[in-house]
Amino acid sequence: MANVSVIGLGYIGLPTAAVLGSHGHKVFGCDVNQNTVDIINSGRAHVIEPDLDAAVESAVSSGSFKAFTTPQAADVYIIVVPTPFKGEEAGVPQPDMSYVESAAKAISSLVKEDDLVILESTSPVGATRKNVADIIEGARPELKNKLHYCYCPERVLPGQILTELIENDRVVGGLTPQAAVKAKAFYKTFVKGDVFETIAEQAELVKLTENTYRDINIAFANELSSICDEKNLNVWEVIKFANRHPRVNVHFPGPGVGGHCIAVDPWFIVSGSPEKAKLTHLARTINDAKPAYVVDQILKGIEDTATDTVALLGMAYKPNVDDLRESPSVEIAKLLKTKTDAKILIVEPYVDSMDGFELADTKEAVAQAGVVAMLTNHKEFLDITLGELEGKAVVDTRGVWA
Ligand code: SAJ
Repeated sequence: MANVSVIGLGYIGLPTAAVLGSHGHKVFGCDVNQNTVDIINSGRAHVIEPDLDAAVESAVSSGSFKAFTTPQAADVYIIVVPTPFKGEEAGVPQPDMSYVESAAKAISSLVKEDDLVILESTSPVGATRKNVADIIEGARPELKNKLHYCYCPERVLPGQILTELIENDRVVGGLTPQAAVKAKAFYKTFVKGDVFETIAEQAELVKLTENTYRDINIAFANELSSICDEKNLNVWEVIKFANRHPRVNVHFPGPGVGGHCIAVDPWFIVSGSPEKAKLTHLARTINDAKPAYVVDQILKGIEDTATDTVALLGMAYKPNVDDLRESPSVEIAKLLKTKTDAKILIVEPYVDSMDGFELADTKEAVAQAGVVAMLTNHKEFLDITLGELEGKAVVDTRGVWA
């Protein structure tokens, strides 16, 4: 078992730290936010995820996990910080690797010979070498070729993080074969799934491939849905029956693609290979255009029914979670507000308030509105009956009433 320093205690770093703590490691977490550190050290989680509070409480109270605002010395370092965008080049969002580089700089004064340094943040191809190893070796030239660098993407689904951290297969990509072997042995201390060794650049592209596969497939479903609208066909039935073919798995249309991953990661492929990544680029464009398409459908509903009230059901980026970040539903609400004087009733059972909008109860909103748009198919909405929708214009982006 090892001393492990986890840099970044967000949606992935915190559960990872708690799981490592419960598997015999001594974990030093680090986050730049003092408030986050205080909450964690009081035995609670600052992000909402099933069972995470209990896991943090158990790891902190047993003494196996403590949080700090600066990185602590250890034998294994895991960098799990955000990799957002930093503006566009030729219309393509570019990855901002500054948090990764700051983390690498911060640990460069702590590392010693034979330590394992792992990057888990979603990153463009080449980041483990360029944004981590080169930075550390630049600061500590005497440690060149004496540390083990590895890229190991996280691939857990929000809502199931604690289970998937342990059950899912992992891919570890080393800058050297020895680094991959060492990283595999480390992950096997808590991962029940298989752990596969490869080179760092391939592991980086594996992560981007997973989310891009999903984005392209959803773009196809969104394209199919507008083709079906044009031809007055039922896209949900088309997909359901096509998927009865043993080798077909069409994903589902929706109001657009949200969250921090699927709508972001494909751009890391496009920015690295702008000439080659044509399909990836187009899929992003199709999915990003979907909220405006839904707004047009709602505006048509307002016109057709001559109503002065619209109900928007669900603001989270996907069902049964409270996460409104990068949510197409929120984009739809904001855009709609600029285009209509109709009253917009927002129904979102998973949050208490939303800036600039009135939150309403499901049944009341549906009863009052002339247009009802199903944006996020939370389980709380599934008992709305067709009778309650009679005489209204319905924009069903999730196929709940199809
Ligand atoms: N969506 C559709 N149609 C579909 C499936 C999803 O419109 O058929 C939309 C959802 O409504 C949502 C968005 O896509 O707005 C993304 O949701 P998701 O549940 O597909 O994925 P995330 O973003 O919550 O988590 C993904 C996962 N990646 C894959 O399934 C390949 C997760 O395993 C990754 O760890 C995570 O991204 C990440 O951190 O990269």
